[in-house]
Amino acid sequence: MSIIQEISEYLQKGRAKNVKQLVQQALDEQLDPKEILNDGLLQGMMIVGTKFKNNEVFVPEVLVAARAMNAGLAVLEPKLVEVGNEPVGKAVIGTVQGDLHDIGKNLVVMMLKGAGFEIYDLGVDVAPSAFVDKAEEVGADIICMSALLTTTMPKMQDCVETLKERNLRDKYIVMVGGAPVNDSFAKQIGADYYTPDAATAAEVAKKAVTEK
Ligand code: B1M
Repeated sequence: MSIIQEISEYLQKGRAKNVKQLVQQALDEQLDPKEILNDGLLQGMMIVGTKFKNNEVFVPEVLVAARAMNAGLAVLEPKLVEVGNEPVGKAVIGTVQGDLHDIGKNLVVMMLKGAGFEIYDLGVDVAPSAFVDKAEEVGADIICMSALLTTTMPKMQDCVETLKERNLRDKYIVMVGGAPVNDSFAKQIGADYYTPDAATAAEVAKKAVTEK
């Protein structure tokens, strides 16, 4: 079994310590960090996701797999994030209220850092007004919201509405993403951008802020 396959296997078993060790070993062996991420960590999490959907595994197993994922990501982060010299802008980011999924959001954070953004990460379960308050406090350029549940997606719209109520809508770029989100939803709620993955999020955010 290749080391990449081993990373995927251990992630599925929720063995954070092994995942951490193997990711470090893969980096020491000069494997491509993107391959480690896509074919090892994300591949493992995708299998867990499918099993979860089919009721073959349950929340506790998913939770330990997520911990193992985050442990692997922490080792990988310095390699994924090659920060440019010029600060590009300030980004406020979080997972919306009622939603505790943070793996995708953490990946977006890494890629935004890599693109040169100063990041204000509000974590998970972030109220619509908290995004706006933080953006005002730090003089942000862009507000980035992640949602993984169909039930929490409407909170993105609440944030856009809060911006409108405070006459701040034109002051900030609003980007949304997460597995159940798509372009037409973004348009419908009045967000500026939907992006499907972390790398695209960083690319689009950089372009949008530079052109603002
Ligand atoms: Co949850 N969960 N979960 N879960 N979970 C999903 C999302 C689900 C699809 C599983 C399923 O049924 N197939 C389902 C949602 C169904 C729906 O609403 N349509 C689900 C459910 C139902 C639940 C609970 C309700 C289960 C329960 O309690 N009965 C519960 C809700 C808790 C809550 O949030 N209030 C719950 C709990 C959990 C755990 C806590 C156990 C754990 C999260 C741990 C953590 O994040 N720290 C968890 C996990 C891990 C998952 C799955 C298996 C994996 C999610 C993940 O991390 N994917 C997920 C199944 C799946 O997605 N296949 C599932 C990897 C990650 C890299 O992808 O987050 O999509 P993703 O991010 C991508 C893109 O979406 C994008 O970039 C990333 C890739 O580069 N992206 C952005 C994300 N945010 C972006 C923002 C952007 C741009 C791009 O701009 C701002």
